[in-house]
Amino acid sequence: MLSYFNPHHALHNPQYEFFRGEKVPCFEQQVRQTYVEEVLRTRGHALREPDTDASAVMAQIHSPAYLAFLQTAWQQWCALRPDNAATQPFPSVWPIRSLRSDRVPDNFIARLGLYSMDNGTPLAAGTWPAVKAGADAAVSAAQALALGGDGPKAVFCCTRPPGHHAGVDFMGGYSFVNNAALAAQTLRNRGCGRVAVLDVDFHHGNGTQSIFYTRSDVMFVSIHGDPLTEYPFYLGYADETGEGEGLGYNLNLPLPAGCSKAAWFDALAAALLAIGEKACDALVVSLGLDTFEGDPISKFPLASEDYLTMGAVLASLKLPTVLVLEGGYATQAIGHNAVNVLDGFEKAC
Ligand code: SP5
Ligand code: ZN
Repeated sequence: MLSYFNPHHALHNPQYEFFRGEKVPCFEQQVRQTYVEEVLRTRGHALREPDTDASAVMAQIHSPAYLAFLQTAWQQWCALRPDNAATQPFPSVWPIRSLRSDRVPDNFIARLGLYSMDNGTPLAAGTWPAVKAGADAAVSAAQALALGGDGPKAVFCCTRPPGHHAGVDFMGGYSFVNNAALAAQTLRNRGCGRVAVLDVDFHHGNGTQSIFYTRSDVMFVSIHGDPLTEYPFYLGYADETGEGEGLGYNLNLPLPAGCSKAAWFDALAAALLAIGEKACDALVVSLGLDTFEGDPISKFPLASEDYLTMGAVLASLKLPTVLVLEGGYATQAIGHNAVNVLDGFEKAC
């Protein structure tokens, strides 16, 4: 499968995050993308560097104030005091209910809280250039996809950091810019009447849902750990069905942590049925591999061979498809699991 990769992902290299109150090495590591690229190469898939500037599409999805903040956040942090360069900024205060989010504070950490949903999204010196190159890769992948006629029926975007937790004006869950939303918007810009985004990451794609919640031109469907017990906790319930124009174009299929494989594949069948009912012209898959049984922070039961099946089932929609890498923290397995989805998809075509 033709694959676009993020050539600058390694610039996003935070040293630690907080886990159970302690500093621990980041789960979202550089080797995640490296291993996926390695397996792509050994299994003969073509890898390309981005060939598009995503800026215009980013401006359609994210707010100007948030993008401006993200672009210079590290420089602002370092300007506060010289030794900040050796440490990472984390938010410590947020505009929760009753507090104002319409005023942008001068204080840097207060602004970081304004533009963050959690304190679990480490920011480092090279975060912006890495995130921007990932956005370029996502838009490039969506532009390379054939929409009828000759050309690739499916394209993979191999990138990190992930994107599906990032909303219009906030980062969170290791995500800064919503790559899947950029891919979907690019397909809309290219003339697709309706795009379906199917999110199979273990965690609910709250950012993607919120970006498209009032729109019927991009449908959002997600299979994920029940937010009652799983991150991101505050979104992802089955009763979130869309609003206004978007009513009926949002479908959440939460599953209990520890559910069976059969339950997961039943949910996938339900997701495909719903997408099939809405006359979609293209598909974007938010491909998280943290549904793997060996994932260190997730609780779904899929084994490596199940990803071949997943790919084949996704292909049965017979839609032009962009797959975008999201989570997946069992680093030794992420390459084989991701490429199994692509190989399963191609074999079924
Ligand atoms: C893109 C993506 O997969 N983001 C995930 C962000 C999850 N961040 C919160 C992690 C909390 C983990 N709690 C795990 C408890 C394990 N015993
Ligand atoms: Zn995830």
